Amino acid sequence: MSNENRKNKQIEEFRTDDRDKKMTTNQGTKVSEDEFSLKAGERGPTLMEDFHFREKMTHFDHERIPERIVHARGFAAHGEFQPYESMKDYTKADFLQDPSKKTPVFVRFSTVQGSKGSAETVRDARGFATKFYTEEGNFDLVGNNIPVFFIQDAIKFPDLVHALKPEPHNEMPQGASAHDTFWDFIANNQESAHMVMWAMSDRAIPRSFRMMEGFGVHTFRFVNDKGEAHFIKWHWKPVLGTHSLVWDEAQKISGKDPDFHRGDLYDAIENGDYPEFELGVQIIKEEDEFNFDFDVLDPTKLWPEEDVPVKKIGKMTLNRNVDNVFAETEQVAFHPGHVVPGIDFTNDPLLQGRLFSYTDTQLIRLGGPNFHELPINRPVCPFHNNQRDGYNRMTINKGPVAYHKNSMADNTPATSSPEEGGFEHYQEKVEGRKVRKRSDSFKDHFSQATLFWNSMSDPEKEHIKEAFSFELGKLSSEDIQQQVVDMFANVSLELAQEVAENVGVEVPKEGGSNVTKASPALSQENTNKLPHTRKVGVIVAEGFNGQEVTSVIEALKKAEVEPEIISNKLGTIKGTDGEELEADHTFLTGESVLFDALYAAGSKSMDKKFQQDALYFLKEALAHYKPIGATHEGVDLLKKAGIDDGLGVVINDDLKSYVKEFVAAIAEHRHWDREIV
Ligand code: HDE
Repeated sequence: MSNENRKNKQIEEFRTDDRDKKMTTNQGTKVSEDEFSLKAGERGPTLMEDFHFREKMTHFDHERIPERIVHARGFAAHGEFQPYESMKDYTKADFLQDPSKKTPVFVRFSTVQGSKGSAETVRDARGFATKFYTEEGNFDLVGNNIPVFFIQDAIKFPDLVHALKPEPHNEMPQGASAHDTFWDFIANNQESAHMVMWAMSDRAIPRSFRMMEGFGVHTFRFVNDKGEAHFIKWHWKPVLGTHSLVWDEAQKISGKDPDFHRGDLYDAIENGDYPEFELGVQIIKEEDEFNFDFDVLDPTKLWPEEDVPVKKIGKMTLNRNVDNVFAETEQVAFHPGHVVPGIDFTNDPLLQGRLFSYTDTQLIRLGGPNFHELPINRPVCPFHNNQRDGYNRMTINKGPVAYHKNSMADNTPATSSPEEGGFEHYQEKVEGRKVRKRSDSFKDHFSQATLFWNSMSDPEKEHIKEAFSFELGKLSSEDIQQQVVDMFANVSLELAQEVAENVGVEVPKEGGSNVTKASPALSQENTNKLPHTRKVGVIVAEGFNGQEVTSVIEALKKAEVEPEIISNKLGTIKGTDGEELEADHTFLTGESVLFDALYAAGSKSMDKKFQQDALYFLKEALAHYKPIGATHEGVDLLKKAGIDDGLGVVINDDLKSYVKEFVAAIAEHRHWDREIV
């Protein structure tokens, strides 16, 4: 949706919402004047008794709440989840029993490092937190778009975050890990190696929230109605496939459209292109716990999908935007400890610490213990207990009894047995000495980092080398650069050597890994490739080839690609045969980086300035490996810039096969082969 359409739609919604309502104070008194405060005389001082002014200003003064310490910048949507089949054999979770049952969900996507107003396309992990409003209570799957984490024990989280956030003496840089303290932490906490490989890969610059995988990271448990447990890992697989931006493009979008990801999600939902994600689980039997070359409790390890397949168990569809970002997206309170019967924890020491942290953070952020009463956090099933009072209590509890056990209220609310749906913790046997130690089984920090590296395609490897070279290139400490290069020589000597060359530190001579295994599922080369909802910028000038251009646009729409018109001015652009197109963007308001592909239509009457602007767009798209299409005058334009067909550049006079070829090139996402030429 163009900005203009978005604006009009919002104005329309706003009008219908507030129509026929009179303005009142919060106490319900009708307001007679909202522009002028109460004064003693027209030019006199404002009076204290102006309760309307004081209420309005006080409320405004208190409008902000503390932003999340991490994941502050987020955007969310509502939707529903439906299982494919009953998971009864593995879990008794009610929402996973019946394929006809739909469960409402609320999903918040986020970046980690930046503050609430930061740009969205920075290099960072993305949060992918889902609240399932099940009939047995809320289940929160609070995951990321990367399947492993930087650290193995929760006690190190404050250190990690202090190192990652802007440096405290000058509060720079915003939304970026390319600074000394972050890399100092990495080099001195080497369990981070695997996650850093992901963070330096294309995964950390997603094209869209709709095109990211999600992972629960930790090992959880499914427990069935017989009390039998299985270890599981959660996955979200986007139906549109997993796709990324390129780094140069991501940085430019940060300036041109800092709201790029939220705009993309919002527009997709408004247009009825509902984002879909399949829920998957990897399942390991309890008796196989020790049959792997990693510890299933170690959150820096993934389970290669080729060894433990992902079973797709249902689909989530996001189909409704929020009505109010503060009330919903900002006030939503996720917590990995919000589970329902049939889902349980493991002793992953990172997970165990999270189980404490999330409620604690909501207490300060949402101002007290009653945040579960906010509309977005309320379970859809009834909830009753003896908790009372506290800041912002909304429930009006009746009667004198607020304790258990009691006789005055017949011992209600009563507890439930497991058969009646009461949550029973999995009775895992635990025994051990009290120690502060890393288990020996948690000490291999590099094998899976190399597994990830081995699994990358050549262009993906190039991007990782460039990302390391960028990040380390921004450091002021040569010592840290050297430490990092030496650390990653344990992952790949080739990677470390090239990065060392690029940043001008001593090139490591020894290192490398004897891990040769690869997991093809980790490469984005092997993801779903579809043209749907891709944005194509159509460059047209006054006097464009009427029939040809409009029929290409229609054919693109049929293929569910989204063409948007770019010209040198807004308003109506006339074609040769009386056809008219409305420009959505100009060369000033649009930008090459904001499109997935460009179609150069042009016209016979393009002036020099038009040609210059159009070529700037086209060359940038070319440099970002994007598909480019052209017909007639557009082809001449491309030729002027020395752009020939092939490798995602589609030039064809036969309109039918042209559109087919162009759509196929769009589905491919990027044409990395250009890089190798
Ligand atoms: Fe979080 N994390 N985290 N985290 N996390 C928060 O909770 C924390 C971790 C994740 O959209 C905070 O409400 C600790 C892993 C997401 O509202 C806080 C540790 C994963 C979100 C917190 C971790 C996540 C958060 C800040 C290490 C992926 C945003 C605000 C033990 C599986 C949720 C808040 C949203 C948010 C603590 C590590 C995901 C401070 C202590 C691993 C998606 O409670």
